[in-house]
Amino acid sequence: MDNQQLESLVKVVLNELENRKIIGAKASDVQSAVKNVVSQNNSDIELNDLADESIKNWIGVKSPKNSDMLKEIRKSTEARIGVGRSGTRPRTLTLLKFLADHSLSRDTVFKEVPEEWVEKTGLFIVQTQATDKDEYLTRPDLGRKLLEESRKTIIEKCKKSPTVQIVLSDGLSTDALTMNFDEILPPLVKGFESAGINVGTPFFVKYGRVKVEDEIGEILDADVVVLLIGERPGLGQSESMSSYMVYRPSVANTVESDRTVISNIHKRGTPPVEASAVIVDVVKKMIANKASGIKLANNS
Ligand code: B12
Repeated sequence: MDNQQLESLVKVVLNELENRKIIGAKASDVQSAVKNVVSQNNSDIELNDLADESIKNWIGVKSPKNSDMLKEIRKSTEARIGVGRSGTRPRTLTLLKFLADHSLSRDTVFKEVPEEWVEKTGLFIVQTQATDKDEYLTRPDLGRKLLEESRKTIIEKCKKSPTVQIVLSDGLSTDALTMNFDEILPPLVKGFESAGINVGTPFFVKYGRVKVEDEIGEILDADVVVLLIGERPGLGQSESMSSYMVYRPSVANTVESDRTVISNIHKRGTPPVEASAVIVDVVKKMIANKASGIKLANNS
């Protein structure tokens, strides 16, 4: 495709997006609009999905000495290896894939968790003192404190003095929450119940930071708080969740080293179902040792 063709294609796509009023919509909507335009106007052009496995496993090295081995190594890691080069520069597909991964990461940080999605989960929503995403990102301190009305809602709706309180939050990745939810919350609750642990009422905190779990634990008089929160995305990995756990938290006295974290929870890292078993195990140790974080590591 030469530059002129490319420019005219971009124009038609933009018009199509205007017509459908889906600017600002999900990447999949945009992709379907692009495909539609391409099939109507340029049937000879094939547009690949840059998130597709075939692109992820693409080998850019021209004439490799051992292509089978290179393919195996390529498949074994998320790292950008075997991408080759064009002179001193990256190849076009490498650059496009990099840009696509970067935009996925940006998207997941900036997008909101859809309220309809939260409704479907049956969780109730509370909010930190960050009033919107922009403020959340620029004022981490506000993401660590609850709104006064949220404190009231939590007191009104939650079981008091649970052994374990589970909290979910968007944090720095909305996809982390929506993609892992089905495979983490139900097995986690079941795991605690079958271990005979009294579980509180799970809920969703919008615009949360890790420290918000201390205030929640204090309000509910929980022994352990388990916060499932979206991690800062990496390139090519935008749906990773962490579980930050703390024993008898308090706003004034809990420090970072009192927390235990299990990170990289997603389908290509520690799968959510497996992570829920690990979390139950860690929490049992916290309860038995009456400690978390460094104190727990030193005790057990
Ligand atoms: C950003 C980050 C940091 C930043 C946090 C700054 C900030 N205010 O945001 C800095 C550079 C300070 C940092 C330091 C450390 N980090 Co760090 N960090 C991350 C990262 C990249 C993202 C975390 C995130 O998205 N949190 C979610 C958001 C919403 O949380 P937040 O409220 O904004 O910020 C809090 C958390 O980030 C938390 N936090 C960050 N790192 C760690 C590590 C531990 C052990 C704990 C308990 C908490 C914690 O502290 C912040 C303040 O409360 C993760 C990688 C990942 N994939 O998750 C590693 C990661 C969590 N960090 C890790 C480690 C090892 C550390 C250090 C122990 C490194 C060191 N040897 O000093 C220290 C511990 C700091 C601490 N808080 O106790 C490991 C944890 C491994 C594990 N499973 O135990 C991770 C998974 C990276 C890795 N793959 O090795 N970290």
